[in-house]
Amino acid sequence: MSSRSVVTIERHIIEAERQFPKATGAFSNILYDLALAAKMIAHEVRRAGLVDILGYTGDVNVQGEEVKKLDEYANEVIFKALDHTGHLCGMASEENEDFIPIPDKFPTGNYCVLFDPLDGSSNIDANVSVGTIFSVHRKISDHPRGCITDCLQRGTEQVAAGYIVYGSSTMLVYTTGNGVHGFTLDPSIGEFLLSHPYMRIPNPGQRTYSVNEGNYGKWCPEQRRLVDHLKGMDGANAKPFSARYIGSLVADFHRNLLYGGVFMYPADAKSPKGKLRLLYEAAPLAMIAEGAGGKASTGTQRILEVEPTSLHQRVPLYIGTAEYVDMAERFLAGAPIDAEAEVVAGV
Ligand code: AHM
Ligand code: MG
Repeated sequence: MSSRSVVTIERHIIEAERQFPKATGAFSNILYDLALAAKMIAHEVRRAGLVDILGYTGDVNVQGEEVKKLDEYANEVIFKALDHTGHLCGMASEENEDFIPIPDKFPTGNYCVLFDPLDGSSNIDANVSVGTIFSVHRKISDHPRGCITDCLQRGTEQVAAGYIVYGSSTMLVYTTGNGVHGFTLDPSIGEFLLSHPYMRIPNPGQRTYSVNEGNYGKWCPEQRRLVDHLKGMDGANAKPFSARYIGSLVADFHRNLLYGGVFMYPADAKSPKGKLRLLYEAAPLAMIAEGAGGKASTGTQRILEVEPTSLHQRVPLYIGTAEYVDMAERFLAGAPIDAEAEVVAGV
């Protein structure tokens, strides 16, 4: 018999729960339910090119973007996987404008889940990787069945966060604060198997930056100076970075988590608060990044400490290898290039 033991996500969650004798199992069940939803979405993403599910529905979501059918499917699958279990007091989704209450016919519980059901969905037609991002918070409001207050919590209060990347394989990566763990879906048995325990972002890792450089003309001078420096155009960086930009946040983040690098979606003249959403994208990925030894910043503030004031709030995002995020912050603060050159030369 092989001495290697296969760890399914269920087993991993159960073993983690055993470390908390008072755990009710509710939290573990939420993670199972999210993993089940992920399998269903993965199945549908795989079939996307085969069935008549592609194309615009013609609807416009709350962000003013066209919604594709697969977004709606993913949104519904996650809602239905979680609505009836009695573990949640509500949800919030990038696809829904308001707080999503639990239907009256079902009991409620002590957690709320926030999610971006299918991030990067504009890429689906081109067979590019897309992802789901989730975040779990404890109920804090006095409202018996939960309310928006339960969703508007700082990232530091997350009890779990994770994402699923639907790529050449499907991977689920999550943390509850005790390491970041990655599971690869084995489609032949329909199970997520532990493939990447205790993930760490290599530091310094690959010298890679990910940003939509088409926005260069809309950036502030400090952001332009940062990217010029990464490219070695200022004469102060002897080892220029490579650019890698998929345009699908989960996929860009996942690559940088594995190999190192920095992903940036800065504020610009068109989007003065950035494009990405604090609660559905930035905060959950920040918990993963920090759990793996990396960092996440708005450029001036730790993402996990940003106080949310609305469900669809946007933030600038700099995330990945700690050293590169620090460098971005220094450039944005207008640090002199000479000092930077020394730091970068040491990388
Ligand atoms: P979405 O949530 O509507 O899919 O938008 C978010 C996506 C991210 O996946 C990606 O990082 C970013 O938008 C790309 O934006 P841009 O096309 O401006 O580079
Ligand atoms: Mg998104």
